Amino acid sequence: MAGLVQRTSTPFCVDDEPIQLVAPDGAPTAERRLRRHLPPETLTWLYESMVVTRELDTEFINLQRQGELALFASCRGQEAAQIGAAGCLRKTDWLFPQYRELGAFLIRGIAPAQLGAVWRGRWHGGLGFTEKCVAPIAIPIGTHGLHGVGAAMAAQRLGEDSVTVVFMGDGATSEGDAHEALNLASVFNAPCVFLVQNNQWAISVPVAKQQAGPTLAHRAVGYGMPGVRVDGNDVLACYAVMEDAAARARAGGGPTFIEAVTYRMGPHTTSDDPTRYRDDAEVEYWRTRDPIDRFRTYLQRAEVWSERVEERIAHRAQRMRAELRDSVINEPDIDVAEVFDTVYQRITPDLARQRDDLTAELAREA
Ligand SMILES: Cc1ncc(C[n+]2csc(CCOP(=O)(O)OP(=O)(O)O)c2C)c(N)n1
Ligand SMILES: [Mg+2]
Repeated sequence: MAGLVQRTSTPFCVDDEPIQLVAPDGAPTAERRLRRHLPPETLTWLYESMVVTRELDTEFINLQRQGELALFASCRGQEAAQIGAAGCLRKTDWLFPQYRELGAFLIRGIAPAQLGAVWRGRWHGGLGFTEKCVAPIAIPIGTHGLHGVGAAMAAQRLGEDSVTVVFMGDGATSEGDAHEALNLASVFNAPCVFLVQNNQWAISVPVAKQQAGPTLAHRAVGYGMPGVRVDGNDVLACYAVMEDAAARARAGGGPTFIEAVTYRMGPHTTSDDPTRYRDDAEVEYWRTRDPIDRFRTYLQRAEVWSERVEERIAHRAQRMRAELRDSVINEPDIDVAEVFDTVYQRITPDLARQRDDLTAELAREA
């Protein structure tokens, strides 16, 4: 009978306390193991990326409120999780986002105008992402986990040393697809990291309703992979934890489940009114843990921050906001026929027929 038991125990246990390198008051913590000695340029770049993300986020909301975008899902409050996690990766590592990952998109060099095209609902919204090793956003919750694991397994079989990062929300972890993705990644030792941004809410459902276990990261134990909890509002901790997990995956060590504990400061999307289901006091509590304020204080203490740097960043952010606005309002749509050309390497006869039908229909309507 002993032969029937393939694995008797898992070497992984999960620490409830999130890893933190910078305390909410901006002071360095006593955590030593993951401390990096990042050069001032990298620290400034992380800060700048978070500030620019927030400024653009605000512009996206303004544009939606003014009727220029169909919808927008703000990442306000989650900048550290996204910038930290994406900031330590190689450009050849693949990102599989959900839909709230503005910070990660910007780090990857996806232009704000490209994201404007997505949220405006233009024909070409989402084109150009894969050129940057970023999958298109996935509105159906959890589905992209499987795509991410598949991509990781492909890289493994091709002998490439790239890593795939799947961004998921706390709510997404309750989906069947997420279970399949986590299980598959683990069984096949895929070079994949799951970054679960636990922003406490899945629309109006609190995270307490997503699982009965101690934390989301504890799920990792059942899959036989390390589960790590990190303070998702601490950019340095998110950077270090992802860097470790990516290195492990790259070296053939298999997947990691990271739970970044953070907070969605705004509504679920511009269509939502969170005052109907959550307390102002909760939002206020998280405001005191703001990732950008915290990191600015840390940089001030480290004498990396200066008024001059802040001004330069503010100017750049203003310019990018203006460019985004201009592109959303004034950029013409591409020829719709081009959409069909991008589905496969070579267009299939079926798609060619659909393209011709649509082109003819649009010509009749014109
Ligand atoms: C399969 C599926 N079911 C339901 C929805 C509706 N829906 C859209 S977003 C969302 C909540 C997702 O929450 P979470 O994964 O925590 O991500 P967050 O929005 O908080 O970033 C739901 C249920 C959907 N898009 N897809
Ligand atoms: Mg959520």
